Amino acid sequence: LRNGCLAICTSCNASTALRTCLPAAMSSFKPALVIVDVQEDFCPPNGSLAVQGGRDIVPLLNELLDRPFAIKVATKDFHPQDHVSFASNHDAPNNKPFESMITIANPLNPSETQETRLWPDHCIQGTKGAELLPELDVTKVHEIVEKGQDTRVEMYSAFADPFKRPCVSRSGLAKLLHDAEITDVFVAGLAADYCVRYTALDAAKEGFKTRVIGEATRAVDPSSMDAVLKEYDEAGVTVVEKDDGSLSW
Ligand code: VGL
Ligand code: ZN
Repeated sequence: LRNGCLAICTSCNASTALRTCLPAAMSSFKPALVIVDVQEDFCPPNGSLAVQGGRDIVPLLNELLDRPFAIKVATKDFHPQDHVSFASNHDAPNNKPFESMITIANPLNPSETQETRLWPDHCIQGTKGAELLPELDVTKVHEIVEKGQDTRVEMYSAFADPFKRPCVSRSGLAKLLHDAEITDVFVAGLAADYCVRYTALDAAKEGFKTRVIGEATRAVDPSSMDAVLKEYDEAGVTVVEKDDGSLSW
C-alpha cells in the first residue's frame, strides 16, 4: 500500500519509509566491489611488507568475485623504485621502515604538507612483489586500477592521493564508478588500516554507500583498528560480514 513516500510493509505491517522497506532490487541499488592491493608484497611468505594472514582472505575474495556486483575492480599499489614512501630513499637516522615519519609536500603547493610513514621497498612496478596473488580469480575482475605511481606523494586511497591536485591526483576510479551509476561500494583487501581504510573513506566522500567487508581484510597493525572503526563511524562507512545479510541480494 503506497501513501506518498510511505508504505505498509506486508511482513511486519509497520508503516515505513520506502527506502528501508523495499527490497534492494526494487530501489536504486547498483553495487561495486573494490578489492584493494592483494599483491605479493603485502602477503606471506615472501612479501616485503607482508600483512599477517594476508593470503588467507583470497578464498573469500574469490567467493565475492562470484557475486553479481555490477563492477568488480582490483587495485594495485604500483610504485617507482625512487618512491618517497620507501625508507631506503631517505637518510639516517629518520629512515626506519614501519617507524619513521616524514613530511611530504604537495608538489603544486609546497606549503601544503602531510606526515607519512616510511615502508620497506614494496610493489615496485615490474617486480614479482607488485603482482596480484595468482590464486585471486582475476578473470572475474573488470578493471585493474594502479596507484602510487607519483614518486613524490604517498597514495593509500585507490581514488586519489591526499593532495587532490587537479588532473594528476586521481586514479579514474571515481569516474568509472559514477559513469556506471554505481550506488554502493563494497571494499575488501589489504591493508585494513592503510589502503582499504583510505579507499573506503574516499568512496564515502564520493557519495557511495560504503561498506567494508571485515572478514575479507587484514591489518598491518591490528591494534589500530579501533581508531579506524571510529573514523568509519563518523564517515558513515559500515563494516559488514559475509553472513550477516549485507551481501544477500
Ligand atoms: C599499503 C602501506 C604502503 C596498503 C600500501 O596497500 O595498505 N600500505 N603502501
Ligand atoms: Zn605503497
